[in-house]
Amino acid sequence: MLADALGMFEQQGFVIWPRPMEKGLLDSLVASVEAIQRHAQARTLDPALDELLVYEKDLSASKRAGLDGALTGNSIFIVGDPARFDEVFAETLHDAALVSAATTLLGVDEAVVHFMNVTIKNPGFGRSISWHRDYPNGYFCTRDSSFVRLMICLDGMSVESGATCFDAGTHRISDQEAQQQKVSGTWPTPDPADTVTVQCDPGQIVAIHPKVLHGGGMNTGSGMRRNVILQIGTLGAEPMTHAEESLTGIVIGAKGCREHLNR
Ligand SMILES: O=C(O)CCC(=O)C(=O)O
Repeated sequence: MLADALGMFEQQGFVIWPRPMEKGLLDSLVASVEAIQRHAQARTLDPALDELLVYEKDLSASKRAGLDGALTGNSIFIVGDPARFDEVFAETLHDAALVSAATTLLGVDEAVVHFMNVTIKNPGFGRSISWHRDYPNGYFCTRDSSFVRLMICLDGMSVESGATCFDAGTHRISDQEAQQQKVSGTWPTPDPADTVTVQCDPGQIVAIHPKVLHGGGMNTGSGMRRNVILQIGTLGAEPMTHAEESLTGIVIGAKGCREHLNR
């Protein structure tokens, strides 16, 4: 089963991992994200934590069909470094499904966490995400593309809720080509006929190859679409851009989960 998933990932550049996250942990993550959202709406967050949030109202209206930011209240688009809010986010690094996805897809026994965030598409106006590749990126990126993004889909994803779309097979380019495309300004625009919208249930883990083109529409549905996103890479890969978050440098894998010795 894992070999099939690896094969699909190598062929398409994305895959829904065959094993979901453990249910008790999923429920705790949902409760924790809901608490962050409640505190943000009520403006009751510690200012140091509030700084880690990207609010929908502060972003361009064009990606939410022109809706005025004032009408989005204090709705969050991104929670940066969520482990600063609640230690439950660090527990995800012990989840068996997540560890097996990271190590199998990277082809290693141990892997290192780069960063984590929660990406939220609020019902009705949650913004669309333009087509892009994650390699290279300006936040945390190694010189080579030896990393993967794992999305733990807290609410699942549907077409209406703005599920992530992929242009299958577009990861099969060299790192140099991906870098040149980034420098030249825009990623190629996919032909809608070639794109795949990944729908899944709550708790499923969607793996994204760093060079596959992906994006996604607005959440036009009535429920939240929240994904915990983790970027995980191979040990020893040299960073090109390097953020320092709470979970950065933690090693997951065969020997469990431990602090990176070279941190
Ligand atoms: O939340 C999503 O749909 C995708 C997030 C994403 O594009 C990314 O992390 O690169």
